[in-house]
Amino acid sequence: MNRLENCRLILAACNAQAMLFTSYHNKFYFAGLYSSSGYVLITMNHKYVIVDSRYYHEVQQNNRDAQVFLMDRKNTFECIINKIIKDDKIDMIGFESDDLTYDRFESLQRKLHTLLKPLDMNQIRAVKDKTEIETIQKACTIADRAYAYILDFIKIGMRENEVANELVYFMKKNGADKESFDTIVASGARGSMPHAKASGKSIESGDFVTLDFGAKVNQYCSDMTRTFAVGKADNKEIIKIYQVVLEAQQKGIQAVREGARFCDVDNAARSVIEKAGYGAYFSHNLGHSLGINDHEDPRLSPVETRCMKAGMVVTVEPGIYIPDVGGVRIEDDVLVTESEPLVLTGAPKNLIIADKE
Ligand SMILES: [Mn+2]
Repeated sequence: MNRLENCRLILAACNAQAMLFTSYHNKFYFAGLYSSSGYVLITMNHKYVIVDSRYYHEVQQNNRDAQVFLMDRKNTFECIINKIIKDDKIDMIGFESDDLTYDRFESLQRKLHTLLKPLDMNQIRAVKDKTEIETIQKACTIADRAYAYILDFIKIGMRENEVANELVYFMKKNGADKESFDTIVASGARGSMPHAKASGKSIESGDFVTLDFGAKVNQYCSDMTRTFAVGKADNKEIIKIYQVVLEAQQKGIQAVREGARFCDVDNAARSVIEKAGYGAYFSHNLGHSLGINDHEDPRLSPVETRCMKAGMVVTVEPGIYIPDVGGVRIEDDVLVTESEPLVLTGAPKNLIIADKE
């Protein structure tokens, strides 16, 4: 089933006759438009894209199946959409309540001759098609190569943000449009902060370094984490938790398949960490779905009871974080299939010592 049909199924179930898309990710998904500006309106019979002159020609070329409107000061978005509302007899339009600001919602509700209703269309993006999976695979392969490069590049005494900059530069030179999100480089005790952005701290011999990063290719993200040692690996506690996290991650990946409940996959990994006595130090979800956004629903959380479907791409990323000591996280991107899970990121996961003394 195609994207427009999926959208219309939800519209019909919610008694709305149209959906107004305002978010970057959904405008890109439905019309190839990645911008804060412009609108995509899907009705039961038509697809409309409304943009200003900066985007008009490109959007027209990329949307042969749509009617593209040019908006300007005279022919405003509200005028264009009110005419569609009248012609197509629309009495309720869905909107993205997780994107539209309250001010904008109030203004639209005042100016549009229809009712606005919050609708969640993000779920349509959860199952990826062949092209999307191929694009995510490309983004994963770039991340793999970047990791191999950084293991060779990183030296004792380098600052975390030097490593982050080099990593992003390498990915961009090798096919990435940009990074998926701000690169995390957390060395030594900073490793106990799961989302520590790269800082000016120098990496010392014996530090464990957690690198969490990803490449974006045609707006699709990869998201990978590896923890490794620099100089030497002599912190016995970190070496121990490394093995626990690795085993938890492998158990988590093995549980990924069509029909599995997200919470059960979370539990497959979490129970390994709990049994080892580190349950209190694994403070976040096992993972999340991945696509145009780096974090999408459904999440691999203890309370998510929905089931996985073939074609979903998820991250599996258990971690253990011990305050003032450090932390370990290992993350892969995994394609849900009807049988064995397909791991899209392939970088090694044995404990590596970079710039060995
Ligand atoms: Mn992640």
